[in-house]
Amino acid sequence: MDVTLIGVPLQIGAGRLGCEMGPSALRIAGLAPMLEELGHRVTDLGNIAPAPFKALTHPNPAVHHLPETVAWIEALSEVSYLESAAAMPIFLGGDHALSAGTVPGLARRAVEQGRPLFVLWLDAHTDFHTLDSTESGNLHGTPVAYFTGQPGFSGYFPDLAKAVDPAHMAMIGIRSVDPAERAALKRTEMTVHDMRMIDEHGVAVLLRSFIDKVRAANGLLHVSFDVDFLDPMIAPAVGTTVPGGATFREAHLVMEMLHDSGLVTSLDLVELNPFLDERGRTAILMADLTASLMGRQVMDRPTRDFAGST
Ligand code: 6HN
Ligand code: MN
Ligand code: MN
Ligand code: MN
Repeated sequence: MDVTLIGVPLQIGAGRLGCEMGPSALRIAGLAPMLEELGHRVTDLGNIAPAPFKALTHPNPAVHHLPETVAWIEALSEVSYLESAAAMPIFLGGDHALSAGTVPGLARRAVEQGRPLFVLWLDAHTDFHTLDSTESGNLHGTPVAYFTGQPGFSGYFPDLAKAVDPAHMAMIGIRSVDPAERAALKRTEMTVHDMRMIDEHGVAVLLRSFIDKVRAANGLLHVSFDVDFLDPMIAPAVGTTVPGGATFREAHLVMEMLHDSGLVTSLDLVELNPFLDERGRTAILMADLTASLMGRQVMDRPTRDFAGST
């Protein structure tokens, strides 16, 4: 497969600085050679830069770095639209505000291809705040509300060519939801699998039903992978740790099943903060998990079962 790596040194969407070093850490962890070893043709575009800033303020006084974030969204939505034409883009974050740019560009591409865009959100958080409801003002908490077309972004974030249908999304790993997010999510058809769902049913059951849905609709599948989906014991390099996250094996299984599905067309790797890492272990784990998503297996599997019952 042709794979394009795109560095996004964005950090002002998070509450702590450091995510701008994320793309470097993922490169140093050996992501490109790992993918090449699996037979992929990898092109690294280097890091992208934001569009020019325009002065912009929002009545919610908590909101910070709005002009910079908008400038990043503008640049990213163009890059994700262009780079998804012929190859699989992997966005090396950078904080999760970057998905407010990548996903709208991919949604525009999906319209052109006449296929629906589905999004798998792997995160401790739902990132479903609007500019009005965010209390931290950290805009990495807003991308899902924005790209699913919730009200309150118009005149601030760029207008969407096409909103993602919340019914085309699943969130897995959730364990920290603010009251305003909870209330807003209830009004949508979003599938939100919290950690208790994983504990009770196992992650494979949850993921398989989403994969089946994507396949039945002939959808494109974007995966947005926040480091804090993982348990902080195995992935300390993130500013928003929440205990009780996905284990090493659960995360690998998710990636292996996604690979076997053959449906994933783009990927965000977000929220890695190398300043908080321990000798690169989180960066290496993120690279390893990406390798699993791209086909690394312990043993060859006899058949790829597209019916989803592997
Ligand atoms: N992330 N809900 C919290 C906030 O500040 O709005 C946390 C957001 C975390 C953002 O997961 O990318
Ligand atoms: Mn997130
Ligand atoms: Mn998160
Ligand atoms: Mn909040």
